[in-house]
Amino acid sequence: MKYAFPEHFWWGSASSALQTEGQSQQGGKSATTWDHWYASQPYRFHQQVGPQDTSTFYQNWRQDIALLKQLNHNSFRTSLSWSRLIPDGVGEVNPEAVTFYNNVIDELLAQGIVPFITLFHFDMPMVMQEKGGWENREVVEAFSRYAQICFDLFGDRVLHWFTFNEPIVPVEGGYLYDFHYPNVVDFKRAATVAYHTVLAHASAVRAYRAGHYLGEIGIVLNLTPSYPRSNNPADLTAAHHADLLFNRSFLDPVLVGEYPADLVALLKEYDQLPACLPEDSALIADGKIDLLGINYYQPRRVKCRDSAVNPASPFMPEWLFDYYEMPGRKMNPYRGWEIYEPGIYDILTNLRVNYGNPRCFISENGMGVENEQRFIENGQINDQYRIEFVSGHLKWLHKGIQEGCHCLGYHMWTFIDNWSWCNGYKNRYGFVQLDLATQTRTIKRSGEWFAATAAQNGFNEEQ
Ligand code: BGP
Repeated sequence: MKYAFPEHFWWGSASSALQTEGQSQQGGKSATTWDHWYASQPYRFHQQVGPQDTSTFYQNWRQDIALLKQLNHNSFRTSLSWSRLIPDGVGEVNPEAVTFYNNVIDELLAQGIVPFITLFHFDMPMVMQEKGGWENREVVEAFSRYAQICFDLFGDRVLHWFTFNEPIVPVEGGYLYDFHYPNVVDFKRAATVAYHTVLAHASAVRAYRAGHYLGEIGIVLNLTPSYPRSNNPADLTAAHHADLLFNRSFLDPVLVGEYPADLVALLKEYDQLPACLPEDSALIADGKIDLLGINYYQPRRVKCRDSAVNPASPFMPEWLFDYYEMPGRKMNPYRGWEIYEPGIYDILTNLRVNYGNPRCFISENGMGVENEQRFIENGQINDQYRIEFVSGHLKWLHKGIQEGCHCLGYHMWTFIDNWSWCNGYKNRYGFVQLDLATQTRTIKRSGEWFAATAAQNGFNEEQ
């Protein structure tokens, strides 16, 4: 069976500034929350590898772009670093950063690779965090100014912009579940952070529209379909609540221009609503996007709780549902994430049926595996499991497109093994193996498979 994709389909991969650049406090760059957290609690990071030890893109960008070309990428997403570009967050632009990003963008274009640029990928400048980060409404203005500066500097060549990557993750990690700085556990503060992120997104979209730049603007969301254990109404309600909190809290504002009424009612019921100003609804309505990036790694399976919550514990999403371990589920044991290929189709179908079939693409999908050296054959990692992972997802993506979903591309996480936040280099995701000691790059078998797939704009079952 041949899986052919539409003409001009985007084949590529995604990465982020902080996870690849290195030089995390050089080149005029200021510290992010990650540098700060690592300095105070290095033991929170796998093998104590911190954000300064990433895959050296700051030095090796030209060589890495040549590898992208070899992998037949026609597009590539990375992010700009706010703390590199505007080291004090609100003031002067760092000329060295402008040169670096101009070089990267120009080289991508010279190699025929369309740059997709994200403005914020989990890397809050520490100077802004000291002012309260996303909890402080003033940071919204500062972000919007940063966005405008990026549009002015690079908007003549960058035609695909994304305000945020997975904006719910800093909310969950930093304010609910203790896996990002500032390690707060407080739902109301989390809701405020999420709300201000939506306002920051909308302000940047407004600035983009007002500037009449050449391209389009969107956002990248990690959509995790909520599957109920059963059709029991209690399980269905649990799944609905999880969907409202983790998907629709960002999806509805950016596609519909407003929050779901159910979500507002739910937060009101538990007294967790953030402070709002009367002008906010018009701003949020202006934040509607042109293009949605979808990151999909795993589904969320839920059931209703069967025990009462401790009323003295902090209010958490899990007051409203419980996690369900479906018997027989296929797991990626290294990351602890379920692999469920039809999820990609369900996401696309939901967008087509319930959201007017927006222009979208898969902006991240991938599989992190530990100790891949054991798969080396003749000097190359033979990662057949990754080829199966990608082809398995592409088949369901293909079905979605056949049924009319407006999905324009598929980007893998990631191009080269990179630094994974608290997991350091534990799980490797790349099409390209990175030798940490020598920084040597070697294309894995999956990289060759992907290059062939991109070249043919599809693949055969037996390939
Ligand atoms: C996404 C992020 C990426 C990347 C990826 C893999 O959530 O956008 O930055 O890291 O997940 O996850 P992890 O690195 O946590 O294994």
